[in-house]
Amino acid sequence: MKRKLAFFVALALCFFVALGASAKTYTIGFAQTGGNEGAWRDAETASVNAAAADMGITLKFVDGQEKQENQIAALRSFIAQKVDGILLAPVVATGWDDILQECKDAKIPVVLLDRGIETSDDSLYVCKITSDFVTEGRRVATWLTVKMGGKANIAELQGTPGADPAIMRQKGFAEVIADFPGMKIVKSQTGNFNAADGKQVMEAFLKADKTINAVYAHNDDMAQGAIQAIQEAGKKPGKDIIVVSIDGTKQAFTSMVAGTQNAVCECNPLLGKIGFETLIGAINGKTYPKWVVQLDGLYDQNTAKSALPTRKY
Ligand code: GYE
Repeated sequence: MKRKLAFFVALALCFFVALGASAKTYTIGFAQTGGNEGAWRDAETASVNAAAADMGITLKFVDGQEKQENQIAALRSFIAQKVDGILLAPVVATGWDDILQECKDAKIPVVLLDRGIETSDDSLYVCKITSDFVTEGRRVATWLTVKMGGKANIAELQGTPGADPAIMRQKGFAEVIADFPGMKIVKSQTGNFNAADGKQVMEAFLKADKTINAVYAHNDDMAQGAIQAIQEAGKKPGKDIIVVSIDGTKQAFTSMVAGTQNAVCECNPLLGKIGFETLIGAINGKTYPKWVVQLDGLYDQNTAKSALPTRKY
């Protein structure tokens, strides 16, 4: 009889302990790059908000307005509020060591979301959860080289200066076309990852160089701006000037179906759930590889129509 009683007491204890662990409400700070980057960034923020609601997380959200100093101030505020963990989408790749040391000293784990950083001390963050931007650049360059038969005068619309994806997408693309002398980047400038700047820069490119017959935009929003600029210049995007970009937002698929864009390499923004799961794991002592890489697919006009209905962002 006694053994049976002991068994049921132990079982009840396990139940209440389990209930306690799962019932903990985590308070997590998220310092988003923010600003007016566009569709991809909005999709990521929506994903983080939805995951916080689903997982019962108290989310402290700060829109960094695309300024590193705002994100640093946000992290300092999260430390003061004694949050359990921090998600950071670092607007630029450098200048994070001091604030991340403050987070480490406060024993608050930090997970980098969608962008990496340059640091000599990778113990300052749990891991980065990002796509492989160099590979994205290489894949788009390979597709374009085949499409153009190895000969094109390319206008490149770069992402935000100093941002990890901008640096790496430029690197990957350049590595591939280096092997094809006919593939020339004749114009390259930042469009700051947004449609308005992308359009303005593309207008100037088209006025300056009539030989441009391809556009490589580091994200879809700038590609949308370039498409408008090409049309307003009286040319046909997708035909007179081949348009390729990275992100895989719905607008890119709609443009490929319409024939105004030719190809896109996706870059998954739906990182809310994996971001929180990783952070909560780290809070509870789990370790992770320094890079939790997200896999991407490449789509073109042959595959866009069938893919569009199921696109999630
Ligand atoms: O490609 C772009 C956004 O950091 C991977 O930032 C992200 C990039 C994305 O502005 O649309």
